[in-house]
Amino acid sequence: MYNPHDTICAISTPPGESALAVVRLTGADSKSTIEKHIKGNSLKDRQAALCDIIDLDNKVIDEVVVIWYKEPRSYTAEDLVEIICHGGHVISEQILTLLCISGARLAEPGEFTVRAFLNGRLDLTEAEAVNSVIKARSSKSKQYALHNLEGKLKHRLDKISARLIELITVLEAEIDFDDDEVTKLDLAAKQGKIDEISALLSRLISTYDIGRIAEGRAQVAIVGAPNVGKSSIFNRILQTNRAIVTDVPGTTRDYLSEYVNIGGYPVILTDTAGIRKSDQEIEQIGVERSRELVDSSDLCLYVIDASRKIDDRDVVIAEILYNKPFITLINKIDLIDDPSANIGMPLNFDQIVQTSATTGKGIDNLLTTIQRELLKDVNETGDGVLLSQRQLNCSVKAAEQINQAGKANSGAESEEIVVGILREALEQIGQITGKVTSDDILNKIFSEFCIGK
Ligand SMILES: Nc1nc2c(ncn2[C@@H]2O[C@H](COP(=O)(O)OP(=O)(O)OP(=O)(O)O)[C@@H](O)[C@H]2O)c(=O)[nH]1
Ligand SMILES: [Mg+2]
Repeated sequence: MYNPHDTICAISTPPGESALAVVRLTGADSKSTIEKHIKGNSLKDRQAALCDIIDLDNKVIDEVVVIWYKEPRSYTAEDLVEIICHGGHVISEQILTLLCISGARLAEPGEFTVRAFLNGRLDLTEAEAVNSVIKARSSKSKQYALHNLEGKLKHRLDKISARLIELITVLEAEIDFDDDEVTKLDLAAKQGKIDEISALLSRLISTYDIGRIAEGRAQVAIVGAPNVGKSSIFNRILQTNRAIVTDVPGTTRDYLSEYVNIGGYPVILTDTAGIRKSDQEIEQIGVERSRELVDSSDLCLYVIDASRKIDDRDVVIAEILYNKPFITLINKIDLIDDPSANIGMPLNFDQIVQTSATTGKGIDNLLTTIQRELLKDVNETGDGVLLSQRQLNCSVKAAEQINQAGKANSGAESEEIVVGILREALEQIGQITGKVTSDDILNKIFSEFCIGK
Protein backbone atom coordinates (compact mmCIF):
# COMPACT_ATOMS: atom_id res chain seq x y z
CA MET A 1 0.00 0.00 0.00
CA TYR A 2 0.99 3.59 -0.58
CA ASN A 3 3.00 5.36 2.10
CA PRO A 4 0.88 8.47 2.74
CA HIS A 5 3.77 10.39 4.27
CA ASP A 6 6.09 10.49 1.24
CA THR A 7 6.30 13.50 -0.99
CA ILE A 8 5.32 12.19 -4.42
CA CYS A 9 5.68 13.53 -7.96
CA ALA A 10 4.42 12.72 -11.45
CA ILE A 11 3.97 14.16 -14.91
CA SER A 12 0.23 14.82 -15.11
CA THR A 13 0.01 15.41 -18.86
CA PRO A 14 0.19 12.73 -21.57
CA PRO A 15 3.60 11.94 -23.07
CA GLY A 16 4.57 13.26 -26.50
CA GLU A 17 4.96 16.63 -28.16
CA SER A 18 2.79 19.40 -26.74
CA ALA A 19 3.02 23.10 -26.04
CA LEU A 20 3.04 22.61 -22.27
CA ALA A 21 3.39 19.85 -19.70
CA VAL A 22 2.51 19.79 -16.00
CA VAL A 23 4.61 18.14 -13.32
CA ARG A 24 2.91 17.75 -9.94
CA LEU A 25 4.30 17.29 -6.50
CA THR A 26 2.40 16.70 -3.28
CA GLY A 27 3.29 16.01 0.35
CA ALA A 28 4.71 17.91 3.30
CA ASP A 29 8.07 18.56 1.61
CA SER A 30 6.80 19.62 -1.79
CA LYS A 31 7.42 23.34 -1.35
CA SER A 32 10.91 22.93 0.11
CA THR A 33 11.79 20.35 -2.56
CA ILE A 34 10.92 22.60 -5.50
CA GLU A 35 12.47 25.64 -3.84
CA LYS A 36 15.89 23.95 -3.99
CA HIS A 37 15.68 24.05 -7.77
CA ILE A 38 14.09 27.35 -8.77
CA LYS A 39 15.37 30.88 -9.21
CA GLY A 40 13.16 33.90 -9.72
CA ASN A 41 9.92 34.82 -8.03
CA SER A 42 9.23 33.36 -4.63
CA LEU A 43 6.24 31.06 -4.10
CA LYS A 44 3.06 32.49 -2.65
CA ASP A 45 -0.03 30.44 -1.88
CA ARG A 46 -2.16 29.87 -5.01
CA GLN A 47 -0.23 32.39 -7.12
CA ALA A 48 1.56 31.70 -10.39
CA ALA A 49 5.31 32.38 -10.04
CA LEU A 50 7.50 32.64 -13.14
CA CYS A 51 10.86 30.99 -12.36
CA ASP A 52 13.85 29.28 -13.91
CA ILE A 53 14.24 25.68 -12.93
CA ILE A 54 17.90 24.82 -12.37
CA ASP A 55 19.67 21.47 -12.52
CA LEU A 56 22.37 20.24 -10.11
CA ASP A 57 25.09 21.99 -12.18
CA ASN A 58 23.20 25.26 -11.92
CA LYS A 59 22.16 25.12 -15.57
CA VAL A 60 18.68 26.30 -16.54
CA ILE A 61 16.44 23.39 -17.57
CA ASP A 62 13.47 25.56 -18.53
CA GLU A 63 11.54 28.68 -17.74
CA VAL A 64 8.46 27.50 -15.87
CA VAL A 65 5.40 28.67 -13.99
CA VAL A 66 5.13 27.23 -10.50
CA ILE A 67 1.94 27.29 -8.45
CA TRP A 68 2.08 26.32 -4.80
CA TYR A 69 -1.19 25.35 -3.09
CA LYS A 70 -0.76 25.55 0.64
CA GLU A 71 -2.47 22.78 2.58
CA PRO A 72 -5.36 22.19 3.12
CA ARG A 73 -6.63 24.19 0.12
CA SER A 74 -5.32 21.86 -2.56
CA TYR A 75 -6.51 18.84 -4.53
CA THR A 76 -4.84 16.47 -2.05
CA ALA A 77 -5.48 18.64 1.03
CA GLU A 78 -1.67 18.64 1.48
CA ASP A 79 0.93 21.08 0.20
CA LEU A 80 0.83 20.65 -3.58
CA VAL A 81 2.98 22.19 -6.30
CA GLU A 82 2.26 22.33 -10.03
CA ILE A 83 5.12 23.08 -12.38
CA ILE A 84 3.99 24.15 -15.82
CA CYS A 85 6.89 23.67 -18.21
CA HIS A 86 7.35 23.36 -21.96
CA GLY A 87 6.04 20.10 -23.42
CA GLY A 88 7.94 17.43 -25.32
CA HIS A 89 9.87 14.40 -24.22
CA VAL A 90 12.80 15.91 -22.33
CA ILE A 91 12.00 18.78 -19.97
CA SER A 92 9.29 17.20 -17.82
CA GLU A 93 11.42 14.05 -17.43
CA GLN A 94 14.43 16.15 -16.33
CA ILE A 95 12.29 17.97 -13.76
CA LEU A 96 10.92 14.67 -12.47
CA THR A 97 14.42 13.22 -12.10
CA LEU A 98 15.53 16.33 -10.21
CA LEU A 99 12.59 16.07 -7.80
CA CYS A 100 13.37 12.39 -7.17
CA ILE A 101 17.04 13.18 -6.48
CA SER A 102 15.81 15.69 -3.88
CA GLY A 103 13.77 13.09 -2.01
CA ALA A 104 10.41 12.87 -3.73
CA ARG A 105 9.18 9.54 -4.99
CA LEU A 106 7.36 8.71 -8.24
CA ALA A 107 3.61 8.57 -7.66
CA GLU A 108 1.64 5.40 -8.30
CA PRO A 109 -1.43 5.59 -10.59
CA GLY A 110 -4.17 7.60 -8.87
CA GLU A 111 -2.01 8.35 -5.84
CA PHE A 112 -2.85 12.07 -5.81
CA THR A 113 -6.51 11.11 -5.59
CA VAL A 114 -5.71 8.49 -2.93
CA ARG A 115 -4.25 11.34 -0.85
CA ALA A 116 -7.40 13.41 -1.42
CA PHE A 117 -9.44 10.42 -0.22
CA LEU A 118 -7.24 9.58 2.78
CA ASN A 119 -7.20 13.23 3.82
CA GLY A 120 -11.01 13.38 3.70
CA ARG A 121 -11.23 15.81 0.76
CA LEU A 122 -13.15 13.29 -1.35
CA ASP A 123 -15.15 10.24 -0.40
CA LEU A 124 -14.76 7.09 -2.48
CA THR A 125 -17.69 7.87 -4.81
CA GLU A 126 -16.15 11.27 -5.56
CA ALA A 127 -12.70 9.75 -6.06
CA GLU A 128 -14.12 7.17 -8.48
CA ALA A 129 -15.94 9.99 -10.26
CA VAL A 130 -12.59 11.73 -10.89
CA ASN A 131 -11.55 8.76 -13.00
CA SER A 132 -14.92 8.64 -14.72
CA VAL A 133 -14.63 12.34 -15.65
CA ILE A 134 -11.18 11.74 -17.15
CA LYS A 135 -12.29 8.63 -19.03
CA ALA A 136 -15.67 10.00 -20.15
CA ARG A 137 -16.30 9.33 -23.82
CA SER A 138 -19.27 11.63 -24.28
CA SER A 139 -20.96 14.71 -22.85
CA LYS A 140 -23.53 12.55 -21.02
CA SER A 141 -20.94 10.34 -19.34
CA LYS A 142 -19.03 13.42 -18.26
CA GLN A 143 -22.24 14.99 -16.94
CA TYR A 144 -23.09 12.02 -14.69
CA ALA A 145 -19.47 11.65 -13.54
CA LEU A 146 -19.42 15.36 -12.65
CA HIS A 147 -22.63 14.99 -10.64
CA ASN A 148 -20.91 12.28 -8.59
CA LEU A 149 -17.77 14.38 -8.28
CA GLU A 150 -19.93 17.18 -6.89
CA GLY A 151 -21.03 14.70 -4.22
CA LYS A 152 -24.51 13.87 -5.51
CA LEU A 153 -24.09 10.10 -5.12
CA LYS A 154 -22.45 10.61 -1.74
CA HIS A 155 -25.38 12.80 -0.69
CA ARG A 156 -27.84 10.10 -1.76
CA LEU A 157 -25.95 7.44 0.17
CA ASP A 158 -25.62 9.68 3.23
CA LYS A 159 -29.41 10.06 3.26
CA ILE A 160 -29.87 6.27 3.23
CA SER A 161 -27.24 5.83 5.96
CA ALA A 162 -28.92 8.52 8.08
CA ARG A 163 -32.25 6.67 7.87
CA LEU A 164 -30.54 3.41 8.80
CA ILE A 165 -28.72 4.96 11.75
CA GLU A 166 -31.96 6.55 12.95
CA LEU A 167 -33.73 3.19 12.95
CA ILE A 168 -30.79 1.38 14.54
CA THR A 169 -30.70 4.02 17.29
CA VAL A 170 -34.40 3.57 18.04
CA LEU A 171 -34.07 -0.22 18.15
CA GLU A 172 -30.98 -0.08 20.33
CA ALA A 173 -32.77 2.20 22.76
CA GLU A 174 -35.52 -0.41 22.94
CA ILE A 175 -32.91 -3.06 23.72
CA ASP A 176 -31.13 -0.97 26.34
CA PHE A 177 -34.09 0.62 28.13
CA ASP A 178 -37.25 -0.64 29.78
CA ASP A 179 -40.71 -0.08 28.34
CA ASP A 180 -41.47 2.77 30.73
CA GLU A 181 -38.23 4.59 29.83
CA VAL A 182 -38.70 4.79 26.00
CA THR A 183 -41.72 4.83 23.72
CA LYS A 184 -41.47 1.71 21.61
CA LEU A 185 -42.42 1.54 17.94
CA ASP A 186 -44.87 -1.17 17.07
CA LEU A 187 -43.98 -3.80 14.42
CA ALA A 188 -45.91 -2.02 11.66
CA ALA A 189 -44.16 1.29 12.34
CA LYS A 190 -40.77 -0.45 12.20
CA GLN A 191 -41.76 -2.20 9.01
CA GLY A 192 -42.77 1.15 7.52
CA LYS A 193 -39.31 2.55 8.23
CA ILE A 194 -37.59 -0.55 6.78
CA ASP A 195 -39.77 -0.31 3.64
CA GLU A 196 -38.84 3.35 3.16
CA ILE A 197 -35.14 2.48 3.25
CA SER A 198 -35.77 -0.41 0.89
CA ALA A 199 -37.51 1.92 -1.59
CA LEU A 200 -34.59 4.38 -1.47
CA LEU A 201 -32.18 1.52 -2.22
CA SER A 202 -34.31 0.20 -5.09
CA ARG A 203 -34.34 3.64 -6.69
CA LEU A 204 -30.59 3.85 -6.22
CA ILE A 205 -30.02 0.44 -7.83
CA SER A 206 -32.18 1.39 -10.81
CA THR A 207 -29.78 4.27 -11.55
CA TYR A 208 -27.07 1.78 -12.50
CA ASP A 209 -28.68 1.37 -15.92
CA ILE A 210 -28.17 5.01 -16.73
CA GLY A 211 -24.70 4.93 -15.18
CA ARG A 212 -23.77 1.95 -17.30
CA ILE A 213 -25.13 3.53 -20.47
CA ALA A 214 -23.52 6.88 -19.64
CA GLU A 215 -20.19 5.17 -18.97
CA GLY A 216 -20.28 3.60 -22.44
CA ARG A 217 -20.98 0.02 -21.54
CA ALA A 218 -24.21 -0.30 -23.55
CA GLN A 219 -23.87 -2.75 -26.42
CA VAL A 220 -25.82 -2.65 -29.65
CA ALA A 221 -25.30 -5.54 -32.10
CA ILE A 222 -26.20 -5.59 -35.78
CA VAL A 223 -27.46 -9.02 -36.77
CA GLY A 224 -29.11 -10.50 -39.84
CA ALA A 225 -28.75 -12.94 -42.70
CA PRO A 226 -25.68 -12.69 -44.98
CA ASN A 227 -25.57 -9.82 -47.44
CA VAL A 228 -28.52 -7.83 -46.04
CA GLY A 229 -26.27 -4.81 -45.48
CA LYS A 230 -25.17 -5.13 -41.83
CA SER A 231 -21.65 -3.85 -42.44
CA SER A 232 -23.01 -1.07 -44.64
CA ILE A 233 -25.31 0.06 -41.80
CA PHE A 234 -22.39 -0.17 -39.35
CA ASN A 235 -20.28 2.05 -41.61
CA ARG A 236 -23.16 4.50 -42.14
CA ILE A 237 -23.68 4.94 -38.38
CA LEU A 238 -19.94 5.32 -37.80
CA GLN A 239 -19.58 7.54 -40.87
CA THR A 240 -16.47 5.62 -41.92
CA ASN A 241 -15.62 2.61 -44.05
CA ARG A 242 -14.53 0.59 -41.05
CA ALA A 243 -16.15 -2.74 -42.03
CA ILE A 244 -15.55 -4.48 -45.35
CA VAL A 245 -18.59 -4.43 -47.61
CA THR A 246 -18.92 -6.71 -50.67
CA ASP A 247 -21.73 -8.38 -52.54
CA VAL A 248 -20.38 -11.80 -51.50
CA PRO A 249 -22.49 -13.28 -48.70
CA GLY A 250 -20.36 -14.16 -45.67
CA THR A 251 -17.97 -11.21 -46.04
CA THR A 252 -17.89 -10.47 -42.33
CA ARG A 253 -16.37 -13.47 -40.57
CA ASP A 254 -15.49 -12.07 -37.17
CA TYR A 255 -17.13 -9.23 -35.36
CA LEU A 256 -16.02 -5.63 -35.25
CA SER A 257 -16.81 -3.20 -32.46
CA GLU A 258 -16.52 0.57 -32.33
CA TYR A 259 -17.75 3.30 -30.02
CA VAL A 260 -20.38 5.55 -31.51
CA ASN A 261 -21.98 8.60 -29.96
CA ILE A 262 -25.76 8.20 -29.91
CA GLY A 263 -27.60 11.17 -28.44
CA GLY A 264 -24.59 12.04 -26.28
CA TYR A 265 -24.19 8.46 -25.01
CA PRO A 266 -21.16 6.39 -26.04
CA VAL A 267 -22.46 3.06 -27.30
CA ILE A 268 -20.46 0.00 -28.36
CA LEU A 269 -21.76 -0.88 -31.81
CA THR A 270 -20.88 -4.33 -33.16
CA ASP A 271 -21.08 -5.67 -36.70
CA THR A 272 -21.51 -9.44 -36.77
CA ALA A 273 -21.14 -12.28 -39.20
CA GLY A 274 -24.36 -13.10 -41.06
CA ILE A 275 -25.96 -16.00 -39.22
CA ARG A 276 -26.51 -19.04 -41.45
CA LYS A 277 -25.83 -22.72 -41.52
CA SER A 278 -22.40 -23.35 -42.95
CA ASP A 279 -19.92 -26.16 -43.41
CA GLN A 280 -17.01 -23.79 -43.34
CA GLU A 281 -15.58 -24.01 -39.86
CA ILE A 282 -14.38 -20.40 -39.71
CA GLU A 283 -17.80 -19.02 -40.53
CA GLN A 284 -19.42 -21.34 -38.01
CA ILE A 285 -17.24 -19.81 -35.30
CA GLY A 286 -18.38 -16.34 -36.39
CA VAL A 287 -21.98 -17.46 -36.27
CA GLU A 288 -21.62 -18.88 -32.76
CA ARG A 289 -20.04 -15.69 -31.53
CA SER A 290 -22.90 -13.70 -33.03
CA ARG A 291 -25.37 -15.78 -31.05
CA GLU A 292 -23.43 -15.10 -27.84
CA LEU A 293 -23.31 -11.43 -28.66
CA VAL A 294 -27.09 -11.27 -29.10
CA ASP A 295 -27.35 -12.66 -25.58
CA SER A 296 -25.01 -10.10 -24.06
CA SER A 297 -26.30 -7.07 -25.98
CA ASP A 298 -28.64 -4.43 -24.65
CA LEU A 299 -30.25 -4.04 -28.04
CA CYS A 300 -30.00 -5.69 -31.48
CA LEU A 301 -30.59 -4.24 -34.90
CA TYR A 302 -32.20 -7.00 -36.96
CA VAL A 303 -31.45 -6.24 -40.59
CA ILE A 304 -33.69 -7.55 -43.38
CA ASP A 305 -33.22 -7.03 -47.13
CA ALA A 306 -36.22 -5.15 -48.57
CA SER A 307 -35.45 -6.30 -52.09
CA ARG A 308 -36.20 -9.95 -51.48
CA LYS A 309 -38.81 -12.05 -49.69
CA ILE A 310 -38.09 -13.18 -46.15
CA ASP A 311 -36.65 -16.71 -46.13
CA ASP A 312 -35.25 -19.28 -43.71
CA ARG A 313 -32.05 -17.32 -43.15
CA ASP A 314 -34.08 -14.42 -41.70
CA VAL A 315 -36.38 -16.69 -39.72
CA VAL A 316 -33.44 -18.41 -37.95
CA ILE A 317 -32.36 -15.03 -36.64
CA ALA A 318 -35.87 -14.00 -35.65
CA GLU A 319 -35.89 -17.12 -33.48
CA ILE A 320 -32.62 -16.17 -31.79
CA LEU A 321 -34.00 -12.68 -31.16
CA TYR A 322 -37.26 -13.91 -29.69
CA ASN A 323 -37.86 -12.20 -26.35
CA LYS A 324 -34.76 -10.00 -26.68
CA PRO A 325 -34.87 -6.24 -27.21
CA PHE A 326 -34.41 -5.43 -30.90
CA ILE A 327 -35.31 -3.03 -33.69
CA THR A 328 -36.09 -4.38 -37.16
CA LEU A 329 -34.34 -2.60 -40.03
CA ILE A 330 -35.80 -3.04 -43.47
CA ASN A 331 -32.70 -2.10 -45.44
CA LYS A 332 -32.07 -1.45 -49.15
CA ILE A 333 -35.38 0.43 -49.52
CA ASP A 334 -33.75 2.33 -52.38
CA LEU A 335 -34.14 -0.86 -54.42
CA ILE A 336 -37.91 -1.11 -54.13
CA ASP A 337 -40.68 1.02 -55.60
CA ASP A 338 -43.24 0.44 -52.88
CA PRO A 339 -41.79 0.69 -49.34
CA SER A 340 -45.10 -0.51 -47.88
CA ALA A 341 -45.04 -3.77 -49.90
CA ASN A 342 -45.37 -6.87 -47.75
CA ILE A 343 -42.13 -8.83 -47.82
CA GLY A 344 -43.47 -11.42 -45.39
CA MET A 345 -42.26 -10.44 -41.92
CA PRO A 346 -41.45 -13.48 -39.75
CA LEU A 347 -43.03 -11.96 -36.64
CA ASN A 348 -45.24 -9.05 -35.86
CA PHE A 349 -42.59 -6.53 -34.86
CA ASP A 350 -43.47 -3.20 -33.37
CA GLN A 351 -40.17 -1.39 -33.81
CA ILE A 352 -39.52 -1.14 -37.54
CA VAL A 353 -37.26 1.35 -39.27
CA GLN A 354 -36.77 1.53 -43.02
CA THR A 355 -33.26 2.37 -44.14
CA SER A 356 -30.99 2.58 -47.09
CA ALA A 357 -27.36 2.21 -46.11
CA THR A 358 -26.51 3.27 -49.67
CA THR A 359 -28.37 6.61 -49.70
CA GLY A 360 -28.43 7.22 -45.93
CA LYS A 361 -32.23 7.40 -45.86
CA GLY A 362 -33.71 6.49 -42.49
CA ILE A 363 -30.39 6.54 -40.60
CA ASP A 364 -31.31 9.59 -38.46
CA ASN A 365 -34.60 7.93 -37.57
CA LEU A 366 -32.66 4.75 -36.72
CA LEU A 367 -30.34 6.65 -34.34
CA THR A 368 -33.30 8.26 -32.56
CA THR A 369 -35.01 4.88 -32.26
CA ILE A 370 -31.85 3.27 -30.82
CA GLN A 371 -31.57 6.06 -28.26
CA ARG A 372 -35.24 5.77 -27.29
CA GLU A 373 -35.05 1.98 -26.95
CA LEU A 374 -31.83 2.03 -24.93
CA LEU A 375 -33.14 4.61 -22.50
CA LYS A 376 -36.75 3.49 -22.24
CA ASP A 377 -36.34 1.93 -18.80
CA VAL A 378 -34.12 4.67 -17.57
CA ASN A 379 -35.07 7.93 -15.91
CA GLU A 380 -32.65 10.68 -16.80
CA THR A 381 -31.91 12.33 -13.52
CA GLY A 382 -29.97 15.21 -12.08
CA ASP A 383 -29.14 13.07 -9.03
CA GLY A 384 -26.08 10.96 -8.36
CA VAL A 385 -26.10 7.58 -10.07
CA LEU A 386 -24.25 4.30 -9.54
CA LEU A 387 -21.37 4.31 -12.00
CA SER A 388 -19.40 1.17 -11.20
CA GLN A 389 -20.06 -2.52 -10.79
CA ARG A 390 -18.51 -2.24 -7.32
CA GLN A 391 -21.03 0.39 -6.27
CA LEU A 392 -23.86 -1.73 -7.69
CA ASN A 393 -22.71 -4.89 -5.88
CA CYS A 394 -22.60 -3.15 -2.50
CA SER A 395 -26.02 -1.55 -3.10
CA VAL A 396 -27.56 -4.89 -4.05
CA LYS A 397 -26.10 -6.53 -0.93
CA ALA A 398 -27.43 -3.69 1.23
CA ALA A 399 -30.88 -4.08 -0.36
CA GLU A 400 -30.83 -7.83 0.32
CA GLN A 401 -29.97 -7.19 3.94
CA ILE A 402 -32.76 -4.64 4.32
CA ASN A 403 -35.07 -7.23 2.88
CA GLN A 404 -33.86 -9.75 5.46
CA ALA A 405 -34.25 -7.20 8.23
CA GLY A 406 -37.85 -6.70 7.08
CA LYS A 407 -38.49 -10.44 7.25
CA ALA A 408 -36.87 -10.70 10.68
CA ASN A 409 -38.99 -7.80 11.92
CA SER A 410 -42.27 -9.11 10.57
CA GLY A 411 -41.39 -12.58 11.92
CA ALA A 412 -41.15 -10.88 15.34
CA GLU A 413 -37.46 -11.79 15.72
CA SER A 414 -35.62 -10.01 18.54
CA GLU A 415 -34.45 -6.42 18.11
CA GLU A 416 -30.86 -7.64 18.45
CA ILE A 417 -31.22 -9.72 15.29
CA VAL A 418 -32.87 -6.92 13.29
CA VAL A 419 -30.21 -4.43 14.43
CA GLY A 420 -27.43 -6.87 13.48
CA ILE A 421 -28.76 -7.16 9.92
CA LEU A 422 -29.32 -3.41 9.62
CA ARG A 423 -25.73 -2.83 10.73
CA GLU A 424 -24.51 -5.10 7.93
CA ALA A 425 -26.51 -3.05 5.42
CA LEU A 426 -24.98 0.12 6.85
CA GLU A 427 -21.53 -1.37 6.38
CA GLN A 428 -22.24 -2.09 2.71
CA ILE A 429 -23.20 1.56 2.16
CA GLY A 430 -20.04 2.53 4.05
CA GLN A 431 -18.03 0.47 1.56
CA ILE A 432 -19.42 2.49 -1.34
CA THR A 433 -18.49 5.81 0.23
CA GLY A 434 -15.22 4.49 1.65
CA LYS A 435 -16.15 4.89 5.32
CA VAL A 436 -15.48 1.17 5.61
CA THR A 437 -12.74 0.00 3.31
CA SER A 438 -9.70 -2.19 2.88
CA ASP A 439 -6.36 -1.75 1.15
CA ASP A 440 -7.39 -4.32 -1.46
CA ILE A 441 -10.43 -2.33 -2.49
CA LEU A 442 -8.42 0.90 -2.63
CA ASN A 443 -5.63 -0.72 -4.66
CA LYS A 444 -8.13 -2.10 -7.14
CA ILE A 445 -9.97 1.19 -7.59
CA PHE A 446 -6.94 3.43 -7.89
CA SER A 447 -4.84 1.11 -10.07
CA GLU A 448 -7.23 2.03 -12.90
CA PHE A 449 -6.31 5.72 -12.62
CA CYS A 450 -3.74 7.62 -14.68
CA ILE A 451 -0.40 8.46 -13.14
CA GLY A 452 -0.40 12.08 -11.96
CA LYS A 453 -4.09 12.10 -11.00
N1 LIG B 1 -28.86 -0.83 -52.96
C1 LIG B 1 -28.43 -1.06 -51.73
N2 LIG B 1 -27.41 -1.91 -51.54
C2 LIG B 1 -26.98 -2.13 -50.28
C3 LIG B 1 -27.58 -1.49 -49.17
N3 LIG B 1 -26.91 -1.89 -48.03
C4 LIG B 1 -25.96 -2.76 -48.46
N4 LIG B 1 -25.99 -2.91 -49.80
C5 LIG B 1 -25.15 -3.76 -50.63
O1 LIG B 1 -25.38 -5.13 -50.24
C6 LIG B 1 -24.17 -5.87 -50.31
C7 LIG B 1 -23.88 -6.50 -48.96
O2 LIG B 1 -23.60 -5.49 -48.02
P1 LIG B 1 -22.81 -5.76 -46.67
O3 LIG B 1 -22.89 -4.50 -45.88
O4 LIG B 1 -21.49 -6.35 -46.93
O5 LIG B 1 -23.76 -6.86 -46.05
P2 LIG B 1 -23.53 -7.75 -44.76
O6 LIG B 1 -24.88 -7.99 -44.17
O7 LIG B 1 -22.52 -7.13 -43.87
O8 LIG B 1 -22.97 -9.07 -45.38
P3 LIG B 1 -22.13 -10.26 -44.68
O9 LIG B 1 -21.04 -9.65 -43.89
O10 LIG B 1 -21.67 -11.02 -45.84
O11 LIG B 1 -23.10 -11.03 -43.87
C8 LIG B 1 -23.11 -4.88 -50.77
O12 LIG B 1 -22.95 -4.99 -52.18
C9 LIG B 1 -23.68 -3.53 -50.40
O13 LIG B 1 -23.20 -2.50 -51.24
C10 LIG B 1 -28.65 -0.57 -49.41
O14 LIG B 1 -29.25 0.03 -48.51
N5 LIG B 1 -29.03 -0.42 -50.71
MG1 LIG C 1 -20.74 -7.80 -43.22
